[in-house]
Amino acid sequence: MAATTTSTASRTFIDQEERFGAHNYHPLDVVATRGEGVFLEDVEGKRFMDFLAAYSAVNQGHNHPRIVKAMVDQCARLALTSRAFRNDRFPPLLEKLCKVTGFERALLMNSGAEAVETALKAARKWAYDVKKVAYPEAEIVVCEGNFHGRTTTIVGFSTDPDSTTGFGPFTPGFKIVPYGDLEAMKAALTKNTAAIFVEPIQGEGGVVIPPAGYLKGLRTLADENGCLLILDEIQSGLGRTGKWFAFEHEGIRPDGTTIGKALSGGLYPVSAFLASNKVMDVFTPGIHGSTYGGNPLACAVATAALDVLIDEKLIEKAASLGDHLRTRLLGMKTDKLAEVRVIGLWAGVQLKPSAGGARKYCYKLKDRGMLCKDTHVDTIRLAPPLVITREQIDWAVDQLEAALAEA
Ligand code: IF1
Repeated sequence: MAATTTSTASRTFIDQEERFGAHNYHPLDVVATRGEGVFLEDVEGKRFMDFLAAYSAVNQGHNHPRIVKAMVDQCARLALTSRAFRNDRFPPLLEKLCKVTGFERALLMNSGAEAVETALKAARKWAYDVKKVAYPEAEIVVCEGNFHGRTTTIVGFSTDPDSTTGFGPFTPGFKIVPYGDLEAMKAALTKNTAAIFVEPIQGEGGVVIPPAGYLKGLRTLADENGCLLILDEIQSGLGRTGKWFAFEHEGIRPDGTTIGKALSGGLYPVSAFLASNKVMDVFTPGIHGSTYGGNPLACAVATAALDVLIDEKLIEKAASLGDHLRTRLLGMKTDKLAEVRVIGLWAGVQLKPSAGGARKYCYKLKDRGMLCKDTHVDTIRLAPPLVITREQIDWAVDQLEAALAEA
């Protein structure tokens, strides 16, 4: 592992975290204290360009002033009522969400994992109530290499040993098939299938873009079988790929989708399950919910976060700047690349095994003022805030090219 020098101000915080925190992460040793737009500043006063954007939660940039103002104003007025009472921020957000996304109904939760759990529960209930699957035989088909969150049910259908080992026994009712393989998906569907549940692009998998026609094929398979197609857009949605949703690249619509992360611009955990009436109608009073889900503070923040995406044309920007990012990445002079995958402002730069792993280049990039995250040993994942400029992308790719040129 490349040792990096960290001076005393950072060291104190790192030691404190290592001493008192659970060791469930292995972060880069940057101790951030301030954020603005595409930049993070650490406790030494050093500025970094953030090429992870909190896993796409800060698509709107760090501390977007308009979202901060909405949050502060709402905090001072009313933050939480619980769903036992109604509030005046929840209904307008529901309408805005449905109008901008084209789904008929929205159910608000907090973390992404909760939105996923909501989708899984909806699919099962729909299977029993509508498809008339015999109880408790409902099956949900998912893909190898998936990442949908950390609850015991969700990790139960992960294929990553780090996520699963030692956490069983797991929830039954899930089938796992290879990602991108329509034949395998078709073979897995039965009269008991409630839903196909996949990421339209696998984030943790290393920005894995499925073969052209895959999502369209899933739509057809779901229709033929009579099951639901539910897509997890928690990371790929809300502009990251240059469209509101990654599924739009194939001109399809799923029956439901999960969103989170950028739904709040990084200021507050807000997630949602979006669906058609026929799916959402399975929920009746008392069968699902959350103390914080749909609270006024979350709704004010999410409303402002959506307005910023729209008013600043960040989705269109992700599309055009994504083309530039692709051109620049493919033009890098280096012999260390195995594959470069780019869609919108989201890239997986996969290095050859001979390059010695992606993590050491993340350390080199950190020393050059750019923060990004390795995944699956050999892939550097790039996902800057969508407010990034063309010049900033040029600078970042120059840094990457220079870092790859070092031994
Ligand atoms: C961690 C990855 C990203 C997600 C999709 C649901 C969730 C996530 C498609 C759950 C969350 C995160 C969580 C974070 C690491 C991270 C991640 F590398 F693991 F895959 F983003 F790339 N569906 N993704 O990507 O949302 O409950 O976290 O709000 O360490 O767990 P959450």
